[in-house]
Amino acid sequence: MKYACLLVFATSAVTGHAQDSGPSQLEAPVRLEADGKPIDIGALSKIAHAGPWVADVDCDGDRDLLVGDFPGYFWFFENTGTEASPKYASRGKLKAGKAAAKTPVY
Ligand SMILES: [Ca+2]
Ligand SMILES: [Ca+2]
Repeated sequence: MKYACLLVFATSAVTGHAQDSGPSQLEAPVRLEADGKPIDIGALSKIAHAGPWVADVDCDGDRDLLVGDFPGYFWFFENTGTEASPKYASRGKLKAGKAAAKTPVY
């Protein structure tokens, strides 16, 4: 059930981005933290490649941070703050049942 929620938000986010035809403006970069420390996927997974995404993974109404790593795992950072002012807590690898969720990589 939680995975269905994630897919719905991911789809709507992609659709909204594709329809935006206005000028692009980027905010200054911000180093994201979890548990009061900078998030370092290279330290967690031992390979420093990261694919971040925000979506309401736990279906509580705010967007969490999900980061894919090079080996194919997904690191879950629960938003314990608010939608306007997120704070992240590291929850480890995203689970599929009792096992870590993993996508095949080459
Ligand atoms: Ca959430
Ligand atoms: Ca939350």
